[in-house]
Amino acid sequence: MKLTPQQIATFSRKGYLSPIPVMEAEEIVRIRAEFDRLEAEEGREKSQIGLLDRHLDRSFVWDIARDPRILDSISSIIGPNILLLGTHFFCKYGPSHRFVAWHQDVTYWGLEPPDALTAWLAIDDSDTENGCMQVIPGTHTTGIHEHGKSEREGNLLSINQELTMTPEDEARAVDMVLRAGEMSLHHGMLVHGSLPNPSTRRRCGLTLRYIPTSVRQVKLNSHGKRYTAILVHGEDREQHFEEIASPVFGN
Ligand SMILES: O=C(O)CCC(=O)C(=O)O
Repeated sequence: MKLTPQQIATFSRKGYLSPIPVMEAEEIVRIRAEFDRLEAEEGREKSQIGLLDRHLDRSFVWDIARDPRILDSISSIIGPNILLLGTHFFCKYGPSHRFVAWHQDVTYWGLEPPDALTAWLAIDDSDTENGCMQVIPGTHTTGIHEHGKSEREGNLLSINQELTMTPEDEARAVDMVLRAGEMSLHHGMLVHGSLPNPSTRRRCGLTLRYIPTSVRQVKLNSHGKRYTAILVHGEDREQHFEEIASPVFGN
């Protein structure tokens, strides 16, 4: 759905919006069953943060990535010409000490300007008991900060990055409580992370990374790579990215 002017104003002030209803109950039940199959094939260890860009080989992920309800919200913020930069499941099994350290998404993505928007779609209910994502409102306006390495064991982030936040900042953190089928949106510079999942319930979310076609990649990303992208809305007049074809799935 298109966002209202009020929602857009809230997003630009706080750097996030949540919760936004997207899927009907039966749709997310079907999507969860697809994820369960993928998880069973890949195993739990890999499913934590090792399921990257599966829109390229799983039609259910590709269908979510170009779902008009999601893209309408995205286009309300970044405009009509939208590239999908990647998709990534974040799955925390409980009880476990694994967590996601405070970070800003775009720090190691090499984008200029660093305008990226993430939709975090809840595959499972995500709440304070199973380690939902947390954000620190307004931090998207304070620039990109130097990240260090986390000294705490259990950080799920790929290069163990961590932004040290003051206790005052941490006290301002907001929980992104979502029911399965709802999403939150966060700005690429917003500081966010998540605590361990002490419960026995899985907490799985699918992140969808979108950028306007006007953005360039001026440095390699943290994996030493240039991104490829897929046009999912509007047109790409700038052609800053190597665009790859939309995946095609048989029935
Ligand atoms: O799912 C989480 O706990 C963190 C997600 C995250 O870090 C991200 O969307 O970049």
